[in-house]
Amino acid sequence: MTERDRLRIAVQKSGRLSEPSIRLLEQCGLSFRQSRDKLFCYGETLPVDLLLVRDDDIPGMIAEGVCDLGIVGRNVFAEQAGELVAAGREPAAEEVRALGFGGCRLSIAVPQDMPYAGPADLAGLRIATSYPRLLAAFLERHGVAARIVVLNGSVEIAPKLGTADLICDLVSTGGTLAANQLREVERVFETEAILASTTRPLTGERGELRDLLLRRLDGVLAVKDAKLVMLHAPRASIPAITALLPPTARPSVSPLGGGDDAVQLQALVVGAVTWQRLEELKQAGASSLLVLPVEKMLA
Ligand code: PRT
Ligand code: ZN
Repeated sequence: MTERDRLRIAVQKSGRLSEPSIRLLEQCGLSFRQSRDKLFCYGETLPVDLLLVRDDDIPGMIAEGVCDLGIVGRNVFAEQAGELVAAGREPAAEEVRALGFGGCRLSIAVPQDMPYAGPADLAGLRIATSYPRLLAAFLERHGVAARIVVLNGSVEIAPKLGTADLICDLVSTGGTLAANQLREVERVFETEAILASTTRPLTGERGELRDLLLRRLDGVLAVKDAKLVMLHAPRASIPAITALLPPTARPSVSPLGGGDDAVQLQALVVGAVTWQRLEELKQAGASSLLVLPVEKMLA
């Protein structure tokens, strides 16, 4: 069999991570032919193709070399890595970037009327979960022996059905817990979407493509939620203006044509730039204020 020379990335076919995963790759300059409901998307701008699969299959596909990279929840990735380790095997995939979307937490939740003071209260109880390895690691860290009931869906109704006393499940807003009269009591694992890569060295063109993609990804992630703030000001106002910007903004100042005194200031600000902050900047001496979205950065 000849070595593949196109890079392959697995992403979730349909689910919470599908759209944001493909959007992120498009922001990195990739574009794909074929409709997204097919299993395979051919990369047009670069020799990088997509495989659209169930999220649970992604770590295994990377490990087997079916694809080189994948975007998956850290919860799924860590659970499967835990399984491999328990079976005495080395995981052949690793997390290379946290992607900043798909964030949620794996939490323990108990029926609203059940008293709970700490992990010791879990001793001897039945906990329903789809993440037995992550839960077992938590129980082990706290030296508690409980029974883990593995369920592959509808975990939140297990206490009502009597199949478990409490649950350990993913929580984002907490709405599902509340709707099922459950109370979140412990955060077991924090998760978000990650880019996972094969641990095998990628040689030749595929290695170069992965490096290129990682560089572009870093550029996109670095300016995620960032704004470029531009303003004019008298040179004497610079300290007061800088004090109103976050310490990470590292403003650059250049002289403005005309007098010595007038300068233009430019700064990269992560997070929201509010109207109130703009008004404070104006009071500090700034004029011609502009707040611009940032799309890409190449350091
Ligand atoms: O078909 P496939 O196997 O690919 O998809 P899936 O059904 O296994 O996964 P999917 O699409 O539901 O989730 C994919 C990933 O999204 C998860 O593995 C997490 O990494 C991440 N994620 C982020 C979430 C949530 N937020 C989330 N809220 N996954 C699940 N939930 C559940 C939560 O458990 C609850 O039941 O969504 C429900 C709503 O949550 P609340 O707290 O907002 O009510
Ligand atoms: Zn799944």
